[in-house]
Formats: sequence, structure tokens, C-alpha cells
Amino acid sequence: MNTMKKYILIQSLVITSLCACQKQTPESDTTDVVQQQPDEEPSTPQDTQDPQDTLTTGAPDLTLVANPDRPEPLNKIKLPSGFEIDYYAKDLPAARSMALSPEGTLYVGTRRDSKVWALRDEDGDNKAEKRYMLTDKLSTPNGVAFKDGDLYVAEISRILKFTDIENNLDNPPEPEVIYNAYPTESHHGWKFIAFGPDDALYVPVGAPCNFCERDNPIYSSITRLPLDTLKPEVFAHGVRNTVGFDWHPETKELWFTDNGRDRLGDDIPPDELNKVTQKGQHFGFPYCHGGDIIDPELGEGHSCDDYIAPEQKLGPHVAALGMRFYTGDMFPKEYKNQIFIAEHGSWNRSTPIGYRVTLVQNNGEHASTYDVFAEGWKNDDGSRWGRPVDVLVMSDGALLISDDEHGAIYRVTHD
Ligand SMILES: [Ca+2]
Ligand SMILES: [Ca+2]
Repeated sequence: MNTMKKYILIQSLVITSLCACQKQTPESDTTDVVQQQPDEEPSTPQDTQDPQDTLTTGAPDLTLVANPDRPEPLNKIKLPSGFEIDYYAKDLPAARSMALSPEGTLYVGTRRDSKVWALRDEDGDNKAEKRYMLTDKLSTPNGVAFKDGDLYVAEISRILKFTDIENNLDNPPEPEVIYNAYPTESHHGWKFIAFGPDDALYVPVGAPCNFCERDNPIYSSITRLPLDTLKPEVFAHGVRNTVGFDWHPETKELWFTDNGRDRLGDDIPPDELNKVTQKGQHFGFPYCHGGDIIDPELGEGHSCDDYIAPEQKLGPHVAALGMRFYTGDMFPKEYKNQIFIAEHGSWNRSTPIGYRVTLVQNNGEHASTYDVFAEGWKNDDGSRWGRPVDVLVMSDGALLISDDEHGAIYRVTHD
């Protein structure tokens, strides 16, 4: 049994006795009104050793500790020894995806709020005291990306550009619509976007359903939108709902999270961390989940052998969203080029899971381990006070984490 599975089982056992099934804001399904079937008894772990004993023994040391000296509620967050967490910005409702300009301006999208923010730390105290609301008129402006002085924002069906935003934060221009023909379904329609090493904008199109087939190949994909042609092409197929991706700093290959389907029970399928090695690869949805689970409704006649399996299976229903490679120099060297994942947390699992930041170690070619790096946004009774959405590495090597439940951006540092 891998370390994370053991960890999850133990966590389940501890929390199941305390927690009644709680209805939470859906991440992976906004329109699905059918509740998940009641779950079977959680399986019994093989042993009851402390979860921390099961964490990887290799570097880095991921024994997590809380710091009671921090103010509420940051004192609840557990991190590896030597790390600290503080607010970079607070009272920032619904903070979702983040993008950083070379000048240090942090752009933040929202999902429910119609707003896009720009934050600046002018006085260098590592807190963004200046904030600019660039707009409050967009529909689900979850995705933000920055290039050559311009800010790009993704709504559900449109990509907009705020030209020369960096010089106009005080008086932002009306955004220009540069593309308006992505599908309009709101189900899994909110977008994470980012520019690739090829300077094209990568734009996902989620499945407009929990599970379904669609004839139009643009659904359940990651598209590539070159700024010169503005003609999207499908880059990866069979992707249910990715809300975070990044390119390996050395191989330049695209890695992405994907949220598994619902209503197959508490413990399957896993969320996924995937790697694209070739344009046009198919990652399984809706026929095969997690690399080895044939869909009971749509999988007949399909084989998981025909699809790309995840590099790393993540926890079931954790809602893995933002992910980035750690490219900074502040954290210990063992963290270089390793992957941080923001897990927003389950919305329909009988025992809530997620609400944390995890670390996937990899050698550029393959992932090797999956461990918790930061947790504590979930209370002991299964309720939560915060939900991580995105992660981002600052130029000084600090790691930012956005939280759309607590309305904050945290800054994690290492001394
Ligand atoms: Ca400041
Ligand atoms: Ca898959």
C-alpha cells in the first residue's frame, strides 16, 4: 500500500466517527443535483500506525508540525519543520487562479465574484497592501495569465486581454475579447489558463457533465491557442476537468491535474496528475479513470491500455486544482522541480478529504511519491475554514497559496 493510501485510510477512520455527511460547495459538479449514494463501510486499515510514520523516508522531511505562536487561524496549519505561513493578502473573497508579472504584480481571478484583482507589495514587507480591482463585470473569470505587459483572462467561453495592464493598474482599460468561441456550458466551464514554453495560451475545456460522451472533440480537452492565429487546436484529449497545469522546467513537458468523476463511491476514482509527452494523447475520460478503472456506464468496449495512465494517482475526490513545479531557491534543494498541488477538498464524500497542499516528487520523467505538505484547513469535525485553489512560486522562492473559502492568499516561506 502506498503511503498516501495508508494515510487516507487512517484519516477516514478517525473522521468518519465524528462527521456526518456534509453538503459542500461542489468543485467538480455545479449543476449535478443527484447526491452521491450512501457509502459502504470504510475499509479497515491493515494497521493503525501514526500517519506520519508512513510518510516517505527519503528527503525532504515531511513530518508536519503546527506553530501555536501564529495568530488564529494560521496556527492550525501544519507544515514541515523550518517552514512558516503568513498572509500575503486577506479579505480577498473568492480568490482563485494566480499569475505573476515580472514586475511582481500578482493577478488573481475569481469564480463567483465576477472580479479580477491585481495586488502589489510596494513596501517590501511581503504583504500586498495595494490592491486594484481591474473589473467586476466578467462571467466566471477564473483563469489569468500574463504575457508581455498584457493580462489575459478566461471566462467560460471567451478569452479577454487587458492591454498594457502593468502601466494602467489605476485606470484599467476595457478588456478586448480576443476569442469568443469556446463552449458556453457552465458545468466545468471555468478555466485555468497559462502560457506554454511555445508562447501559446493553453486553455482547457472541461466535460459539460459528471460523465458523458460528446461528438465535438473540443470537450474534455486541453486546447492550445496560438496568439497569432487565434485558432484553438486540441492538445490533449480525455481530460475531465483540469484546473491547474505547468511545464516541467527542464523537459518542458506539460503536467496537469484532473478531477475524477463522481458517483462511483467514496474511494474511486482517484484524481490524477498527468504528463503529456505528445500532442493528441488521450487521457481516458470518460472511458477509463485513474489508468485502470473502466467506466461502468460508458467503458464497455474500451480498454485502459488505449489511454495514457496518470503519472500519479491522487486522493479520490480531493479536487486537485492548481499545480506548479517548485522553481525557487528559498526551499531546501530537495524541493527543486518538485510539484506542489492545491487540493480544494471533496464536496460529496462521506468523509471529507483534501483541503491541503500536497507534494509529488518526480525526476522529470516520472512521479515517485505523493505526500501532504500543508494541512489544517479542515477542522476535526470534517468542516473546513479554508480551501486551497492555486499555488504559485514567487521570484524570491516563497510559495503562494490562494484560498477561495477563507478569501486569502498565503505566503509559505523557509528560513
Ligand atoms: Ca507590503
Ligand atoms: Ca485520466
